Amino acid sequence: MPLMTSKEKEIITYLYTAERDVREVVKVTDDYPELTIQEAYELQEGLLARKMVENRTKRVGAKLGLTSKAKQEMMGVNEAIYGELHNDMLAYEWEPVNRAKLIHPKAEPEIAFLMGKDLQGADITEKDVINATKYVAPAVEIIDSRYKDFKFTLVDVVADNCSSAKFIVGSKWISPDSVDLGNVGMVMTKNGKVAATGSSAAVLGHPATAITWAVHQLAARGKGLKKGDIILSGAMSGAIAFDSGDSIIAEFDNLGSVSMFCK
Ligand code: OOG
Ligand code: MG
Repeated sequence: MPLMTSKEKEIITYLYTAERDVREVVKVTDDYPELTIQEAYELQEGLLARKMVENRTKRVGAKLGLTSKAKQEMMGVNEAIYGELHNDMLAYEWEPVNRAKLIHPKAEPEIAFLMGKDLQGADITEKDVINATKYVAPAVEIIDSRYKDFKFTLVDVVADNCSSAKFIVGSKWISPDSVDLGNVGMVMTKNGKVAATGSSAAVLGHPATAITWAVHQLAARGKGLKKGDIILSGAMSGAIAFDSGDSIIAEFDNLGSVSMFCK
């Protein structure tokens, strides 16, 4: 990214330390209402670069957010967003998620795509996305906006790497051709009670459409998806808040299930 201004450095430090210190903060646009979406993506890039240096993290993939009308309405926005996944966000079914390291976590059911090829370009189609996908798997994303009460504008959430915190991918990986990805039903339970239901059709009509959108956005910034990347295609229902002692299971038609426990 181009040389950062002191304003950008200050905002990046603000968001970086909020996450590090597990502290919610007032949204950035309260102090900087003039920030544009373009600048928000530059801030996200700067924040991720800082994590790579200070926390020695590596990029392992990408995520989409606010891909469903329901989520856009919940957050009062009308556009999808994208962010990056780093290796320190990987969590596992067999390892409890540590509540003490999160501010106000929520769980989202998503379909994960594992890329078998690099994918870049403004002319990429849904078919190209499916062709480049080696496997799909059930996933739960744990989002943890650094902003007070999960309240933000599009600019704020993009700068905060789209609320990313952790994600868990189930152990059953299957070929994208073996399921109708545009119509996967899902039930998510919290402590055995149904907490959310949804369908992959809620993700911009089809998760591959959402990923295509992200590839086009990335192309405009000279970027793309890489072979081996894990892509979270966006929440299939509203996000469910959880706390210490809660267990969450998301079950997907034909894809199997994924679970997490919070200690
Ligand atoms: C933004 C992140 C949303 C999704 O899948 O829609 C997201 C938020 O709701 O805090 O990850
Ligand atoms: Mg998500």
